[in-house]
Amino acid sequence: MKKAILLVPRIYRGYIEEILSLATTAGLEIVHIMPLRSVSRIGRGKLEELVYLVEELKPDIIIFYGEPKPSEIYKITRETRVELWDRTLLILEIFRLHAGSREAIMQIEMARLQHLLPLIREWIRRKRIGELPGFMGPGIQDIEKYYRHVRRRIVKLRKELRKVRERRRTTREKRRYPHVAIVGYASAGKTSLFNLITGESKPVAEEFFTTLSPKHKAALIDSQKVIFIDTVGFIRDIPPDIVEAFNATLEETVNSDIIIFVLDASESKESIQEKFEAGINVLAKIGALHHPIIIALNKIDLLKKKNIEPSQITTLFKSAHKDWGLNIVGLIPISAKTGENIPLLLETIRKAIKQNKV
Ligand SMILES: Nc1nc2c(ncn2[C@@H]2O[C@H](COP(=O)(O)OP(=O)(O)O)[C@@H](O)[C@H]2O)c(=O)[nH]1
Ligand SMILES: [Mg+2]
Repeated sequence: MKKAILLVPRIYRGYIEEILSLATTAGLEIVHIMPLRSVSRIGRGKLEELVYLVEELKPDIIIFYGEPKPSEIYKITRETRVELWDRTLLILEIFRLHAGSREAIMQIEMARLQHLLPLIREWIRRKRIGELPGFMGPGIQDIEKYYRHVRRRIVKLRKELRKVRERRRTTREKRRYPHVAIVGYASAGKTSLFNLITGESKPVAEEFFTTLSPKHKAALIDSQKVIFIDTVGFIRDIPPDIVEAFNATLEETVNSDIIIFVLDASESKESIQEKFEAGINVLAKIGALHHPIIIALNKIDLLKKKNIEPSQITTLFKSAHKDWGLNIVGLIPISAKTGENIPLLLETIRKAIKQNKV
């Protein structure tokens, strides 16, 4: 795992746990969290502190969980000499690790390059005025060459994407096994559930030309082979310039036969409800609203500790069928940690597969 220092602006302070979960999903280990006031800038004192921390902790990456301007990124990189990702780059890395199709992979690369363009322009500007010292490596010609390369690559990707989309419209690939997509917000327990269900089974990446991602694994339910997908899940406030990449990454959810929506039942009722509704809105937007949905209320082991009955949470979803026009085929309190009710969840999946003849 790569080590990272995390800079968190004040407006995101209430979401630390979610951000940490995103970082883990991106393959990062957070070795220090530094609060910031602004979403786009770091104060002089904080920057000095950061330089000191970098020397101490030797991180591979600094995450600025906000929207720093190119000049700000330049400044921090110059002082710390450590690669910096803003919020967009962190989220794109998560997309990349979950991308399940060639289209998604290209879309994500394009979004990343487009996001980097202003930063490269800033480098060039600084280099021209002689501000960039030797340690930033390449000379001005090299940076300009790189800039042109990136722009050409973007044009090429755009062309290829158009072709891939055409092809997809004409040939929808046939699949031998039902697909179950696991969705939910960060830290709900998607990966834990995915790992528990698929156990030691081999990833199916080699078996299917469509699945390039190790987030697809097969499991046997009653001798029926089922493909489970640990999806990228939902992320709040996706930056507008990467929404298209996000939708492409969620394509595997649209193409799935059944959706398991994992919610953290140990959160407040308000938070559970808010996340459920926001998630349903995303499903509606990508055209997956009428899929058979199983709501998995995860972490009930924590509820027991707080003496809360799962039924107090399940009542929140009593009228979800009606309110949202959903096809809810199960509402199951589970624990991906203790394994409680997992057999019931699998049985529900089996029934849904049979009923929907997927
Ligand atoms: N107590 C408890 N913790 C859980 C359960 N499921 C997941 N977790 C924890 O919740 C955190 C986030 O889980 P993870 O599977 O990474 O969530 P994801 O972001 O949705 O993939 C981890 O620390 C898990 O160990 C559960 O059923 N009970
Ligand atoms: Mg996960």
